[in-house]
Amino acid sequence: MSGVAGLLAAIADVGRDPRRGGVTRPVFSPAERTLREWFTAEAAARGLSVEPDGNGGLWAWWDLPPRAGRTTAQARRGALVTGSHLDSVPGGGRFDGPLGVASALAAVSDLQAREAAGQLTRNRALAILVPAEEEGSRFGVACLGSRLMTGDLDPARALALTDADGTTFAEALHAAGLDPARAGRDPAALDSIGDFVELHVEQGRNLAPLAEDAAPGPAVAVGSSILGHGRWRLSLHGQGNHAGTTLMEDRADPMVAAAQVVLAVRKAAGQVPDARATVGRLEPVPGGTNVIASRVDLWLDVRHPEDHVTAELVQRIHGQAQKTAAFEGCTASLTEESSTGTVQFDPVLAGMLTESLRRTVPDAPLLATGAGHDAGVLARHKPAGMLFVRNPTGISHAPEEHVEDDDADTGAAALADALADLL
Ligand code: HGY
Ligand code: MN
Ligand code: MN
Repeated sequence: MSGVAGLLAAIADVGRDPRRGGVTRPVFSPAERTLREWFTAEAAARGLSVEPDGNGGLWAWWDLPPRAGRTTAQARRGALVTGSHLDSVPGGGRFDGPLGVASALAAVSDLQAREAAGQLTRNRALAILVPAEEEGSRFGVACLGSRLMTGDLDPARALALTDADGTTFAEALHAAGLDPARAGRDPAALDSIGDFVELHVEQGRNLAPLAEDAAPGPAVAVGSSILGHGRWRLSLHGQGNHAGTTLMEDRADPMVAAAQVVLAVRKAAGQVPDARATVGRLEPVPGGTNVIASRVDLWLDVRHPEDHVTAELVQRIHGQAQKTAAFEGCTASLTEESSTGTVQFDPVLAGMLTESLRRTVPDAPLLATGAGHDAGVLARHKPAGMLFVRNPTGISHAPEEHVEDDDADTGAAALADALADLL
């Protein structure tokens, strides 16, 4: 079994979710903490020094050789940083996040062999970064750890975020042995990032074969941009009541309003070219079979290349929800939970990644991805870039997400080449 596939095989069953299928690995859950232990052991086996940051992230450092008059912190400034996340969506695929981490580990082994053979001289340190809560599946804000590090998210707000059980992010940090008081903008960490390169499974059909018998296209692509995206909570308030004693004409049922809102979301997005809008999560309160809900919370995930179009679409959906709610004797309220504008990756870095990649994958394309990534958050502060590895199913955030062993190795080798050029 190949390097990357072998690394991933060791964690394939961590967080396996028999009810949903796939894996469920929320940040700081037992499953994700097992992945953190796996990463720490694999990094240590490569002689890397693993250190947590104040925002739940892990850094595995391949430091430069010590030099008189230079501290480790000084040697780490402007380092080359790679990596990805370990947390997953509920019932997610096994590659979204861990492929980037495993590929970074495999690339470091490759680079260390090159250095031992005298084929690589390093002018800067290298680190593998595993940011916390990229999916926002437990605390609701995507890229929570990287947004905190860059100062894009207020630590007071982040620490007060709660999960489904009411546990705050501060409590989760504390339970993981971290000091919540350290959460927030991390100048030293930012200072240590010269360039950030994230390898990730391609989450759409851009690299998947178009037909069964189609010639396999390039296995790896370079990221050019990330589609702007956000998530909003829409709460529909009605009157909780008894399912048996409440006549149909006497009801203010937020579930009926919610059902119409879900259809309206699809219709509104369908009328805007390139827009995507999803309701993937809907929670009636109290949620009893024989109970008319008093409230229904549903979450909107809305994306579009132009940020003002995303905002307009959300407002349109909100207006329609208010009308629908009123018709059902209910009310509707909208709360933004997180939003990230469309980001273009650093063109110079993208150019270097393309030049490096095309030495081995001549027809490697540039790919505008519709999925969010920590690289997209960092790209607003530091030169950041991405490599995407073919997913033949073109499906992600679902158990069918897949990467062939050979493609995984091609991706890791491409990452090693790119890192070697950048080192
Ligand atoms: O939602 C996203 O686009 C990413 O997978 N977090
Ligand atoms: Mn994801
Ligand atoms: Mn991801």
